[in-house]
Amino acid sequence: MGPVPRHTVADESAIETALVHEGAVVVTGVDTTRAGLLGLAHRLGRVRPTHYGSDWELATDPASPHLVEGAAGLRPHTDLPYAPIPPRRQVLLCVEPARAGGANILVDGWALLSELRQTDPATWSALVGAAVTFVLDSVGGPLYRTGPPVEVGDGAASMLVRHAPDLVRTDDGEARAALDAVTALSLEPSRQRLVELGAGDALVVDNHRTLHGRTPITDPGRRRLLGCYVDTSGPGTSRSRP
Ligand SMILES: O=C(O)CCC(=O)C(=O)O
Ligand SMILES: [Fe+2]
Repeated sequence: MGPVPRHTVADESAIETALVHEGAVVVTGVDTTRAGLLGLAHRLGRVRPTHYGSDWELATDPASPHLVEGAAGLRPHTDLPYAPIPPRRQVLLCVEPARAGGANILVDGWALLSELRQTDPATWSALVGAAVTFVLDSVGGPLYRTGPPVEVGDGAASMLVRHAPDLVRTDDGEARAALDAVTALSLEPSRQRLVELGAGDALVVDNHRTLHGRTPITDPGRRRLLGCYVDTSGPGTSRSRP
């Protein structure tokens, strides 16, 4: 598992290839503005508006009670697991990095789950058979979805991974144990790729495949990211496994 590929914003085909084959890419040389973010997003697909708007700003505030806005580390997760279909891609553009800490962590969920399917079929069955609820209740009304956290589509060539340890609710002990097993695997250093974003670097992940998180922000400085979600269509960006 090498480093996450880096390509300049003009290198569209290399960006696409990296996303399809590796599930993540760092795009360099992006304008650190909303226009820069949305310009890149439009090359990647259709922007998906959410309750956050078409795009958002994340300025670290260690005093914030919200996990994402605060300075704590974030365990690897996928975004919007409470949506009927989570957006396929997520873009995080670094406007200013933290002075210390706050690296992004990536885990290949497809690799992790394919391995689990082989080595621990009982846990795999619990994941594809469970009905767990992902919920976000901090936006004025709960957003939630109940269903299996891992969905396998037509044949083995298709998987949609939802994993969000901080947003999941279940009373089912087997499902809970299976989710905890995935969390534990996602925390194994050998599965994690660390990405240090500088100003003008945009991390793009396949949000149906790749889990993202971050290391604790020990000195936030003026850490600021811009982000948005993107949907794709077409065979080049479908759920095919490498
Ligand atoms: O702060 C970060 O680097 C990532 C935060 C995050 O998980 C997100 O914005 O979805
Ligand atoms: Fe996230």
